[in-house]
Amino acid sequence: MLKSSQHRRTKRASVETSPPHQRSATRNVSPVALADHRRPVETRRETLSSASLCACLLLLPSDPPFRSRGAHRDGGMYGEGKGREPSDLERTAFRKAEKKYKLYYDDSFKSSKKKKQPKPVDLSEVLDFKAILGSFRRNGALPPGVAALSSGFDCPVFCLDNRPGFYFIPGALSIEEQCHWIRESLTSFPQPPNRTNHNAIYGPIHGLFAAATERKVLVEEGSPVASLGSEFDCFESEESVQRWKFSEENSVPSRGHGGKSISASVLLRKLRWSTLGLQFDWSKRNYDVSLPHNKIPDALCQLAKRMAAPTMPKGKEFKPEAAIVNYFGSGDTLGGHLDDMEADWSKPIVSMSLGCKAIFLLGGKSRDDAPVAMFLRSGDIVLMAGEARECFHGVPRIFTDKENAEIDPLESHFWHKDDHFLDYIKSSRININIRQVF
Ligand SMILES: O=C(O)CCC(=O)C(=O)O
Repeated sequence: MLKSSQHRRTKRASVETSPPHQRSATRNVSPVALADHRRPVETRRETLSSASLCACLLLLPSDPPFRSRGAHRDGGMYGEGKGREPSDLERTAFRKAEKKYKLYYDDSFKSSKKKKQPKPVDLSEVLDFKAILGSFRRNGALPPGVAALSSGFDCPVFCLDNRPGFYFIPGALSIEEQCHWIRESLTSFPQPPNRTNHNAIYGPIHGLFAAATERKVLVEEGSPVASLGSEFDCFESEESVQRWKFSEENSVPSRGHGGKSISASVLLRKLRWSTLGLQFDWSKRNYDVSLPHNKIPDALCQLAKRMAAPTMPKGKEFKPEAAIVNYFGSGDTLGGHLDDMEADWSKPIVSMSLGCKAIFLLGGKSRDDAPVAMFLRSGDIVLMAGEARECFHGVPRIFTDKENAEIDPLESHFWHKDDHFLDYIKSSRININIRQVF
């Protein structure tokens, strides 16, 4: 198995703007991989130079290269689309699929005062495991290429004939469980010592969700923001730990009085990821057990172990050691990537979906392999283990419109008593993916 440490890394790895486990990748055939699998495998290599890193940091500090926010930001995610747009012929099959499903708005509404409308997209080829589960329960029927695992698991587990190691458990989480994990993802998971994309600029932030509901403002105290001239040394220094504090909105001095400020609700909307359990140290380019961290919460650990069971050999147990929580708003995408920072790829990544429906693309070992598109709904669980861990995957689309988001059960459950959670999740999706690191 090809390990990430065998690849040259760029300085990007020292900046905490990217989730630890994910890489955008260039095409690069690895002799090791060839020997292992007797076919070309695209391997992982960072593509950002430190110059582009600086630009990334200064212009869009919280964007990993494979994450894109906003409906029209497109090129540059994979090195494709830089400079001139590639023609359709030049695009990889994975990239074509991403473009097909990505949110674009109808230009005819641009100049009118009407609310902008998403361009219609053909969803006829998107695999729908909810429908598959329905017909499987009714009469045992399955579409070609889909199989049901006979694992003794308490709900049906589906797999794909041409993607060994990939498992889909539709509706695995009850509505209560979904609400619980949404609350946790917004309240306790982004709390220090867990890191988030905001650490790079503001240092550890305590109580972001509560501050957003109380309309607080994060204010820079004391000296103006230090220059970002040095790429790395400002992060998580004592200075940044102390510099930013939440204050009441009306106690913040008006513009022009020195300190900078940003509202907590804007920061909440800009929350892209948080990491639980073992944290990643970019300067050492690996999980660093000596970095302050809490264990994965026990309930999440138990859930992940239970869900991972269909992929584990008899008698062996999955050991959740780290998790990444991804937060998606309308127009956000997660570009095609591989997760390569864990030692043993036979162990699964347990990935749960919460909130608005999304499209997931599961490619092959090369970006030239046409990906399978499938819907991910709130409560679905995906497992990727073994060969499937070498498959490119990404999320080109989330649906935030009432008709397609499919969050009615969540809406009725959150109704009234949790209106802040409901407000958030109505236009968002959260993904929690859990890993065994060693
Ligand atoms: O959001 C998802 O469902 C996929 C997340 C993912 O691929 C990752 O974090 O590596």
